[in-house]
Amino acid sequence: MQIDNSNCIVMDYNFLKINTEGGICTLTISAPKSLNALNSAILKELGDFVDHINKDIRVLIITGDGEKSFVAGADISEMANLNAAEGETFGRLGAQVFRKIETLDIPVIAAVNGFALGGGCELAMACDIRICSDNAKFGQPEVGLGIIPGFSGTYRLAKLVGMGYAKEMIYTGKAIRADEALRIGLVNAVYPKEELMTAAMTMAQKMCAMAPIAVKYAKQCINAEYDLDADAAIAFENKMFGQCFATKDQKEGMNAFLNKRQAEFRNE
Ligand code: CO8
Repeated sequence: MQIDNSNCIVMDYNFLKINTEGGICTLTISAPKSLNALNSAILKELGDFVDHINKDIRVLIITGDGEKSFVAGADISEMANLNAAEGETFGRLGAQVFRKIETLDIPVIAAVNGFALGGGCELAMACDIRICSDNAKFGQPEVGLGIIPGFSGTYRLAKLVGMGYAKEMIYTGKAIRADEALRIGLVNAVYPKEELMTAAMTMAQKMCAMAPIAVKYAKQCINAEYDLDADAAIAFENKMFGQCFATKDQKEGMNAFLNKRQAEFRNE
């Protein structure tokens, strides 16, 4: 255990650097010798981090260590000699950790600072929002290694960019540049690399100023409704909309508006 700079107790990790400031946690994946490739030790640390995330954190930003790479994929040296059962187990570990990230109660921003290949692209896609530096490259090169995107990439890429482009990326294994990722909607914005983290913080600060329970419910609605039919989705949203009125923050937000003052949300 260690204390970070906002007095939060955090677990001591070998491959994760954690910095928390004003409710915004920046998680940096750090295995620079392999361009932050994800081995099972890193995946377990990521899962543990998400399981124990401090309740005061309002937004999580995930990035990669160094100038060159967000995450260059799953660790090929660890996968090279796996048999079918072991491959399935390794894939399940990554998929479960990414699903935990996707279903966290707070917004997660991927600040993609370079290569986001294979499992790296899949990690970014498990986040709510992706922004990237102008040197970023995205791709699913797995079929060139004799495997498929196994950390839920076949599922999420098609959802994000449409089936046609997802199939082209996955069948060809081609990497695309930041401007192309922006064009197809894989990222929300591209920044010069020295401005990326400031842009991520600015976006996170805007989210932090909002009512946290409302942000959480909005995330739950958007995630759940995507896989529901229209009637079920609208009914789910209606239920969650009603729940907002059971919060003190709804009273505070509307009272502040009516009295022309800044709302002070308490996550209640
Ligand atoms: N795994 C392990 N090591 C890696 C990886 C990786 N994914 N990527 C880079 N490295 C290592 C390199 O081996 C090299 O190590 P060393 O210095 O010991 O030789 C070091 O990082 C630096 O890499 P390069 O010298 O290659 O750097 P370059 O700038 O020349 O190239 C690239 C950078 C283009 C990123 C290149 O390293 C590359 O192509 N890497 C592999 C990218 C890739 O194929 N990623 C997909 C991996 S498969 C995957 O993610 C599957 C996810 C689903 C798993 C399902 C489980 C069953």
